[in-house]
Amino acid sequence: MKTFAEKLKNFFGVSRGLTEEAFEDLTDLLVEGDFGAAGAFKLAEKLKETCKKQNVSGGEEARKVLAGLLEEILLKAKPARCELESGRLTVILMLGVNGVGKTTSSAKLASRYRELEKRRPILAAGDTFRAAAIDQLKIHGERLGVRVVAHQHGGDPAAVIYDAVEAAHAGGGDLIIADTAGRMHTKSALVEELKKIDRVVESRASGCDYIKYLVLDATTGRNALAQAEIFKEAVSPSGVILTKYDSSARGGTVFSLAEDMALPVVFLCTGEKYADITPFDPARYAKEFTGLA
Ligand SMILES: Nc1nc2c(ncn2[C@@H]2O[C@H](COP(=O)(O)OP(=O)(O)O)[C@@H](O)[C@H]2O)c(=O)[nH]1
Ligand SMILES: [Mg+2]
Repeated sequence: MKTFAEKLKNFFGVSRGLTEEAFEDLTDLLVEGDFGAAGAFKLAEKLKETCKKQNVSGGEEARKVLAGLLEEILLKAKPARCELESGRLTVILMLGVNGVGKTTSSAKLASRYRELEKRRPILAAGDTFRAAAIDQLKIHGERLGVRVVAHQHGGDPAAVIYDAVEAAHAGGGDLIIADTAGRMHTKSALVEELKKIDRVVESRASGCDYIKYLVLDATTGRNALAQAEIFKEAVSPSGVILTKYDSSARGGTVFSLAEDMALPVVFLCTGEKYADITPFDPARYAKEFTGLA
């Protein structure tokens, strides 16, 4: 699998002149990298302009200019913190459609915050849509030695999260990571359910550090943006956890999330192990994307 960075590197290879045609080809390449037609065109134009202004004529140098422009785009979304606020209860709500990696990422976060910030996590099994989802979270809880609050399959997810908050207030923990289903019979039912969960957290855990992560799968490309729109409308996520970055050769969606939706990526997940989660670094991502790092 050729990564997108390799493709960009080849594209800007030593003898590449910055002709009109080159920028057209670059637009096509960016579309391939999940920028979307409008985003790709805009970026290629901006690069052309900037290269002209700065008297850049070689491909190698243009690639560096591109990395700078990409970093600027990422910074359009206010970078989100990945450290928790100390001294108060934190509730993290995990949002996203089925299969993107919500449950796996919930376990990763529990493990990470316990280790790095000495937190006492509670996992809340808010995906009551499938029986297997509750079991999956319980297995993670057992492996990690983390408490899991769960109800029956088919139960009310908001009630599960309510119970987890009660357990925390009773001294059982100081960090709740709540898994959710991200799937209902209809889109409007999903939106209603998410709004209800959101209201419960707002009222029951008022004054807590409340974080809503939208989990998106890097391999779904532009589809991730359509998902982001639905969740943004329902509960305004604080930021994005991008999963399966290890199996994706593209990744341009991250720029559209920042530019078009003001949604910053907070964590990148690169595998199925608990440690496969890293804070997102805009400068580094822009460099890696263009093959400079
Ligand atoms: N390669 C890879 N696989 C992942 C990653 N995150 C999750 N998965 C896998 O994706 C599948 C779906 O994950 P799951 O957490 O059950 O998704 P959910 O339906 O959103 O809760 C599982 O097989 C996970 O092991 C990741 O970062 N990289
Ligand atoms: Mg799940």
